[in-house]
Amino acid sequence: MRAQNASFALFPSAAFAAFLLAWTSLAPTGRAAPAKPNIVVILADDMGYGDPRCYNPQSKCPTPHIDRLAREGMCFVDAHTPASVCTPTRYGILTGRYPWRSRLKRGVLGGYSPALIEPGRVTLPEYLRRKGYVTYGVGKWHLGLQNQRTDYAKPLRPGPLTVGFDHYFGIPASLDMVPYLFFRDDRPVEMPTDQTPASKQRRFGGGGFWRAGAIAPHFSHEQCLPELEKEALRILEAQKPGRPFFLYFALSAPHTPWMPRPQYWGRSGAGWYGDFVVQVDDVVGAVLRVLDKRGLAENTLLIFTSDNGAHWLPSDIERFGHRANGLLRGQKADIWEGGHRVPFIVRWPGKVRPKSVSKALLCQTDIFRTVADWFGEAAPGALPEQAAEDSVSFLPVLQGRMATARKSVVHQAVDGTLAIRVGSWKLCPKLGSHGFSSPKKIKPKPGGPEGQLYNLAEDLAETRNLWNEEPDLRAKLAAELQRAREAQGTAERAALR
Ligand SMILES: [Ca+2]
Repeated sequence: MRAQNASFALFPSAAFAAFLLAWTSLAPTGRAAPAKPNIVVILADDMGYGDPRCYNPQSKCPTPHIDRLAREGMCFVDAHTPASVCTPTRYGILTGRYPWRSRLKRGVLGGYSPALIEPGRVTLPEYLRRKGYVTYGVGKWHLGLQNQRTDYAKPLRPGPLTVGFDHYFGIPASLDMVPYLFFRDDRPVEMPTDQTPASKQRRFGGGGFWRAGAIAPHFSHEQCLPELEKEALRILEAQKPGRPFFLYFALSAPHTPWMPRPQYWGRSGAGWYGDFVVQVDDVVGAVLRVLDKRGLAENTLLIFTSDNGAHWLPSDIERFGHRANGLLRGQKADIWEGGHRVPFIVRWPGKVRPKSVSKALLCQTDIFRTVADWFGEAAPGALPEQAAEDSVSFLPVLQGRMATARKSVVHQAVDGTLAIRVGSWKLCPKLGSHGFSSPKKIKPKPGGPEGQLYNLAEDLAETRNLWNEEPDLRAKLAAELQRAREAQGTAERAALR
């Protein structure tokens, strides 16, 4: 097992040992069974493309631990969330399917919404469980619980435990959405029997707050991230070599309410938000420390990413001189790049070259089939028909065998507006951000562009709309988007690549 962790490319001397080990552990089919790396996905909530220093050297938030990951792994600069907000992105990551194919066509769920993931669908944790993994979820769920309006007095099923998680500890939705409570597996830790007024504590810019409503008597918004951190570290501390595990660690931050612990106050140059980013970075550091201490780092595929862009207004940029979404246009919820292009770093010692940067086009739905690819099951037909329909393996990219695995990807704004990216071109059939940025919607003028067409290779900030200049390209991309919308199942998916 240990020898197989060594990279052929990076450590040629280990290759022969790995070969011998593979030879002696031939499966009955004649193929060596692939090693089962532990898999850890850290999903920040609303962290932008320009927050980590490794993505934006001018960032006002020191992020030494995320930067360490970039040094030790592969940094993707063209990776996208399947949607520009929380719920649909989480659906996409766990199912490998575009969220707009689900019943949720716009917006997000609340803390009392019914479960979104369809019964019987094979999710990433379910797939891994069948592979012999112990599957843990920690953090923000935000994918609905039960079949009707959630009744917290009853078991939270359907919920995490019915879609592949052996264990779950977390909060039902966003940290600004009622009810405020922790649940473990399928039960609240404490029922939300108290009421909290709405809070405007430490809110400015960003528009964050928490809503009035039900709260568990001992629930503290400020302690939420530390509690989630404690749980994730406890899980990692308890792991023993030999049984692979999957940890989906969905942080509640730096989403609002921006409530960094006092030791982080003033640590950034970007106010409460920036200080919260620093705390998130410290959580990443704590995970890395435990992986190191327990000797798990070598055999762990670790992904750090965010579920959408930062909620960061032009006035915030002006006030702090910090660009949470880098040079991208727009922010969380938008169809523009600031909404869905996010940090995405993969560390996998011996498998992924350190200090590497990839320009591969990637969607977070791709994690599922990349993992399946490692197990030799990425080809159409190898997975159940209702699994990972919109997932394309980027394993060849991780292994340095391919520059990009995807030719196209579909983006989604909070109002359900879709856009398509093909190569360097991006087309949105409508004008405006369709998210939080102004202008949200624009009525086309006679003779003016009806939608948006950008060449991101030359214009990453989406400043020059080429809708009228490139009618043929526009039509081609519009047809491609239509085809993606109509495509269902494996055959169509294969055609879309
Ligand atoms: Ca989010």
